[in-house]
Amino acid sequence: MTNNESDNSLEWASQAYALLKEKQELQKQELQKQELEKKELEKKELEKQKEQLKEEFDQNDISKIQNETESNLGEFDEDFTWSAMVLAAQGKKVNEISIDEIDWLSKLRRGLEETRKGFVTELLDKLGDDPLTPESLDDLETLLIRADVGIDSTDRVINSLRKKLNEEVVGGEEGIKFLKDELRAIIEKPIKNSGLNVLVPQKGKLNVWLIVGVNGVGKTTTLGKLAYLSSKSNYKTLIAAADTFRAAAVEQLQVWGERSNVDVIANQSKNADPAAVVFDAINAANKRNSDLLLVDTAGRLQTKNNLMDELSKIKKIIDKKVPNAIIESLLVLDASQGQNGLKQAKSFAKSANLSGAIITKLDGTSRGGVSLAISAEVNLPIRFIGAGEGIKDLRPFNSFEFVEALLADR
Ligand SMILES: Nc1nc2c(ncn2[C@@H]2O[C@H](COP(=O)(O)OP(=O)(O)O)[C@@H](O)[C@H]2O)c(=O)[nH]1
Ligand SMILES: [Mg+2]
Repeated sequence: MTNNESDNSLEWASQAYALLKEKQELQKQELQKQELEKKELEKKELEKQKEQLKEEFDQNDISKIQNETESNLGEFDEDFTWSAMVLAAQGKKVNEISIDEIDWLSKLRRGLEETRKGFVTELLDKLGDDPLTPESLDDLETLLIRADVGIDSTDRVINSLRKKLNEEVVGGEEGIKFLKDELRAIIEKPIKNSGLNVLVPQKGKLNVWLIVGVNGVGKTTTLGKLAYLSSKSNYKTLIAAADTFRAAAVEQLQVWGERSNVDVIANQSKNADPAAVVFDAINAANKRNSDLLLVDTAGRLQTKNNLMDELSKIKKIIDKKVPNAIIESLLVLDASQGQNGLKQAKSFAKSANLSGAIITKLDGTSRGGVSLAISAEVNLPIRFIGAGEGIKDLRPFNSFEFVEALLADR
């Protein structure tokens, strides 16, 4: 290579280098641009999802919550008379009855209609006015099982009816009365065992009610209704949004909080530690001298250990911070899930140290009978029942009313 040639190629090389460098720079810029655009798109997508979630939530939940709070006296119809009679049968005086009570009983009776259809109506048809026979007991057995009452409770009822039948003639109406007493005894047993007829916050202490259960059974809704019930009954109430798993859970709770005039303690950051939320909520509850702290929890499947771990972590925090707090772990069960709900109850009862159950969605399911199986087979006192999506559609459990509604004739 001559000097000249070498100079030329050096120049060529440096030109090439400069060109390549420029190209690389451009490529880099292009990549950066693409990266930016991608990020921008992702951001937009996220915003869109957030909007959608909010919309979904707004449409579903807010409209459901908003059809309350003033009750009106309805017609003097069958619902009214039946409800009034159920109240009278419990010793209520005429001047003690409220529209809310009548409303609720009508709702409960209507709600249990589907359960009744596959059960009582058929039973009454089969029994007629004639005395009970061993065959009608067989029919009753099938019907009770079909109504998700559970094998144990069904056996118990049938055996005592059979015994009675061996001793005397039992007329149709008397048979129904006997059946009601038996069913009531089954539901009452765990309530009596607990030594507490109705669950109310104890005054002078902090009561913490953990609302637990699998996804979608109605925990958050139930908690909202409980907040309403409790604040209306003049308990100083606070809500802890410890379901930090579901995106819209906090907003959903805040809507309920507003409706019931109860503050919600929450941590907006994604995947916040539920126990930390409870920690903050207890501090707030102590500062405000609250009577009741309602804790919403996440509902990932009970088979996953971390849910149980989370619950015990929450309990530890409560024990440590307020050793004399009264903790209730209330399992929420969706009646429409029938035997599946019973399974959930059994598995939660094993590991979550439950103190009671709340049955939801008794409106419009044919499986309300599962409440009996929960009492008989899981030995859990039923504390509240829900029959609708409105803020007033939850009441303390009353076994008399429940069995009357379950077996309301016609
Ligand atoms: N019909 C009816 N729907 C209910 C009742 N309780 C809750 N729901 C509905 O069940 C769905 C799930 O409720 P949610 O409280 O979000 O369940 P969570 O996942 O356990 O917190 C919502 O659409 C509620 O409106 C009830 O008593 N009756
Ligand atoms: Mg929830």
